[in-house]
Amino acid sequence: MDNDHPPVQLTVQNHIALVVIDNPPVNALGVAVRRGLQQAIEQAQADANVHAVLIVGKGKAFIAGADIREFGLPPQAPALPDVCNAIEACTKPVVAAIHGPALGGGLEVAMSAHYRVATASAKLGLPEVQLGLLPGAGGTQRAPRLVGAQAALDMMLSGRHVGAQEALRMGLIDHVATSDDVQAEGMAYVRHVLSEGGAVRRTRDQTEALADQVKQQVAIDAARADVAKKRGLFSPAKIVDCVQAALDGSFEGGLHTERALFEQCLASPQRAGLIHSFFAEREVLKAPETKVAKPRSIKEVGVIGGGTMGAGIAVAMLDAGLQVTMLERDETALAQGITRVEKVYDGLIAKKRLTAEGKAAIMARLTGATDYSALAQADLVVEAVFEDMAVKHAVFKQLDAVCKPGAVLATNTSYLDINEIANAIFRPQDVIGLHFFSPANIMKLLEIVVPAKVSADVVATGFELARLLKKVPVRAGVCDGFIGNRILATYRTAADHMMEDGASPYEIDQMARAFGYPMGPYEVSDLAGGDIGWATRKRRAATRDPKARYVHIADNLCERGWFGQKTGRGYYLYPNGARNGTPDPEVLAIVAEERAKAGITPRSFTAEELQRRYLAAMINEGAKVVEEGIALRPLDVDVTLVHGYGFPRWLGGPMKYADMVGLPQVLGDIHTFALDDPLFWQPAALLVRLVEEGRDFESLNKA
Ligand code: 3H9
Repeated sequence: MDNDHPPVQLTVQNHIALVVIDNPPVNALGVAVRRGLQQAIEQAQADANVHAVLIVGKGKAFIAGADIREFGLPPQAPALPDVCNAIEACTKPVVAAIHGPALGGGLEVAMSAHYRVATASAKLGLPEVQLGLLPGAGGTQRAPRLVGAQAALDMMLSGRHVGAQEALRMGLIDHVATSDDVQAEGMAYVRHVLSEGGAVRRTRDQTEALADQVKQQVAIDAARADVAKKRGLFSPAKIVDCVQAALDGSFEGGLHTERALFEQCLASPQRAGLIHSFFAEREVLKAPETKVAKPRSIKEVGVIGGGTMGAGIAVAMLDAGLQVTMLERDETALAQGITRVEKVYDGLIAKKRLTAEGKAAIMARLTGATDYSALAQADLVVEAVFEDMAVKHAVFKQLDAVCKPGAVLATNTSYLDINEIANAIFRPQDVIGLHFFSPANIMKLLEIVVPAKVSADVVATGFELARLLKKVPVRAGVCDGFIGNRILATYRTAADHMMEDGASPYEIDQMARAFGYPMGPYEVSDLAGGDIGWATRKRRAATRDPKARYVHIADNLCERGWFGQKTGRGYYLYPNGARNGTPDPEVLAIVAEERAKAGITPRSFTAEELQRRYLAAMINEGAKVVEEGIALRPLDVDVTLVHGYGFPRWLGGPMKYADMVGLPQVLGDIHTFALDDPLFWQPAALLVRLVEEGRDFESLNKA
């Protein structure tokens, strides 16, 4: 921090000490800011000329919270709780004037002030739970004293941002400013406080919001029951414990409990995983092409195909406010595609999340067509037609003929060679892969697949589209399955091997759920439809290594028409359209039959061994994907698996998880498994090299 721009600046104007936090980009509370704030309060306290203090943030935020990059490093004084206590202890009135984000430690600073004013842009929240933490600078004690247990728990367990008006209604702030000039508004409010007598009103002494003890206890019990139902995260139960302490004991006692539980959260692997995810989700946005090229403008888009995927993509585009033309081969198919789109909005109306007028306004932006000429003005076209190279070639030939120069031509293929698609037309520089995940209007991941000849501004346009669609984009290279499906194919194969060797599909699913996945691989297969994987296997049959082990169980089920939920049975039974399947003894009999055919004597697996094999397969393939440059860095693999495949976000992704377990252990497992099947368990050269050099995947993220 240079001395010309100290991160905290103090000036005295008309007896008011103006404390400005100036630590771009978001005024995070790094050690220099904490020091500066503490000194500013000390100076204001000591200066007889100062009658009151105003704290504001410079730039786009009040304060976005503790500096997340400092977590896990040795702590440096002053600690934030001490800074907050010093602000609150000031004997002159302290006002916080808030604009933009006041999050986590930022809101804790504001709650330590004696009064709070916010402009319309303010976003107040305690999002620590999303980082595996709890508010650790007095927030768990001050928030309930300001807004009561229920509202405080809601904020801390959801991490949601509250706007100025809602914050006023809750009692979190005292006044909503009428203009955006936060400093002037803050000054005016300080003068108002002084004119009213300048009382010092400390949050720690507030009793009103917690006065009805019975009501508070009901809220705490309800939150505890709710938290118990949701598996996985560590910090929510600790947040509830802190609020209980706020109700039961003294403020000091509550702070003590908060500190002890905060330390536990800080030491948990979930904190490391979630903070990795936080930064990784921001790093993926910075693909090389976005640094050198500006995106092309996108207002009108075309979607070819009105099937499940095409309709989902159309909804995602409509939700982003774009003008959409859906193209189908004939009127019947088009009507079905439009109906699929309408069904999504009708579902929202049924849930009272949309009105009929709202739907009509959205549908007015959707046009149907059966003639390619309707796409002549589209800025971007995404095709989601049948996965067949000849069909794709035909579509792109048409697009080449009708689309305006500069239109981005995208394919939603999940595995076909996009270079081959691009090279067959006259403008390969405009062709890109935009791989959506089903349901495309819900799933956050968007793989942006970059073929050899695409121009940088088209890639940048892909990232811009992701921003408009509120998706998480990951840059991927061209290969069979790109990043996500390629890795999925490998760990799914590992699961199939374990199934044939003796584990039941139900044990494997149970292992995946215990690890933190919302569903196991066989439940996913039943949900997606077994026929999809079957088609892929048939396509690959000709090129499959004849020496590679092949498990026939899935094919056997598909040959019987057992595709999963949609056919009433797959790996599980779904009687009468049930959504949750029950284990099927007949499937187990088929598995036993296939084992016998393959000459395998079944053996048992512990849950730990199932997990180690499943994860090792995923990590090893992830390392190959990085090594080949299909993913830019390990963190791109992590974001893909978290946002497209259900890998628990709190473990950071498979590569982060591997770092936490230790790469030597992962490689050791792979060597052990390779004793039985050396062809499948070939260790990635990158993994071997990292272990030899004593490095981890994170070292490649930083490079
Ligand atoms: C906490 O406060 C604990 C305390 O209770 C207890 C302590 C004892 N630190 O998201 P953006 C960076 S936990 C460091 O792209 P936006 C971010 O990485 C904290 N860096 O912008 C990015 O860097 P880069 C509780 C941070 O406008 C740049 O700022 N607080 C932090 O879309 C711009 O960020 C939170 O969890 C940080 N705290 O959104 C809030 N925050 O340019 C986390 C951001 O190098 N932050 N950066 O990629 C956010 O939710 C969003 O960043 C925010 C701005 C809404 C503020």
